[in-house]
Amino acid sequence: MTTMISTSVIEAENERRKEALKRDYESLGERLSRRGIDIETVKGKVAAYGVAVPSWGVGTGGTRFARFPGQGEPRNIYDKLEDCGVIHQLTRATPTVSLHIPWDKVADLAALKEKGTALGLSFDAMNSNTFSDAPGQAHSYKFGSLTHTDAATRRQAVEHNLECIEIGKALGSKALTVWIGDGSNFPGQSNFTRAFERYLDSMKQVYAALPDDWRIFTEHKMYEPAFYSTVVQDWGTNYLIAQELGPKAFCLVDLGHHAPNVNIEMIVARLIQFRKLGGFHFNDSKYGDDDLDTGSIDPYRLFLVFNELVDAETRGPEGFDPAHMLDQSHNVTDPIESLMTSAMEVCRAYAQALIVNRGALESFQEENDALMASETLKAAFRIDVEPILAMARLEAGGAIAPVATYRASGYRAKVAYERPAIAGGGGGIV
Ligand SMILES: [Mn+2]
Repeated sequence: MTTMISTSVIEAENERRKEALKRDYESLGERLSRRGIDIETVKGKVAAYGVAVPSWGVGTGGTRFARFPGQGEPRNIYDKLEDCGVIHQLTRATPTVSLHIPWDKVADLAALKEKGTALGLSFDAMNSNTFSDAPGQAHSYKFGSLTHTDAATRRQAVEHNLECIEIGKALGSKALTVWIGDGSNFPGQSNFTRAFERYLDSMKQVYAALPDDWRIFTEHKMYEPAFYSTVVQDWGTNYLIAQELGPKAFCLVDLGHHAPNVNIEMIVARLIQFRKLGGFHFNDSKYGDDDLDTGSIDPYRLFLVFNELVDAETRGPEGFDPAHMLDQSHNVTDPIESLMTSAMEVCRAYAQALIVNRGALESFQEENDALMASETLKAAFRIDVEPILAMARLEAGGAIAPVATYRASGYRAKVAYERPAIAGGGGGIV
């Protein structure tokens, strides 16, 4: 296995923190056992958990106004995989990478797969892109892709998705995520019904090409780039799509793709109930689709989403296997540090949800004891579960303190030297 960070750096950093961690873990274990919770069981579940890193996340993002690249930006998918390798090596929580086509397109897919394997990474859902024009493509997506009024443009968008499936098959991926930016900026510009008919027709062609063991995730987003209407704008439309397409079609919930204050955890519960929850794009937001780091603004909401997931896990509904991915844009931080922190935030929300006293919660719900029901959730959320996460990382060969260890390794300075900045370079997301 190729290790991006020297194991001796990790060991030295862990050594300094090991004794304190042991004491913290024992103390937390004792507190949890008083509540009837076995810390080892929680740690085991956290250790088995993984969230996918988006390949585009390791580059600096940008806004509509500017992009300020950092040092040692990845130049291609191989560099991106190495950065993802660092994240997984230190956190042990991100064993998969979600690729984006055409940004990550390469000629030699076998070599790419091999690179992933060497880094201990496999490939999560493939992501198609018909929200921007690739250089030299015959038909522009300026006025839409899968829903375009022109049949040849729709066909081109369908074929792009079919190509993503083919690439994914070669890499061992088992899912395709489709998000389109199609919509309109003016009332009257687009016929809502005709556009959605065209969408379903195009997506049925993509669905027909899915291998039997694949799933297709459709991602809704309220607005942007279209600002008056968006074809796949909310979870209701998304649910209709999944129903229309068939049993391999599921809805993907990006936490940022809702109006402010929308009860996302309730949407999650609905989709679970009707077996159409495909997965998540985790991020956080204050105002809209801000793509801020997961758990940085509202960790309680993240916890409430995981509370629904653990509730479902406990009941074990048939075929319940949502895909977990991060999808965020890093503008003012080192993307590797942000992604490590975000992966840990997701693990934290999961661990907190695992220690909710579900029996007590159910009783309080039955008795209509609103205050105690709420306090039961709060009691789990208030517990600092960091010793569980850190112990899981340590036992898996990761870092007790991933960010500090990453900084001590000098990785960023090393790649800054190896990867000279490209003047006015693209990359990242804008
Ligand atoms: Mn997303």
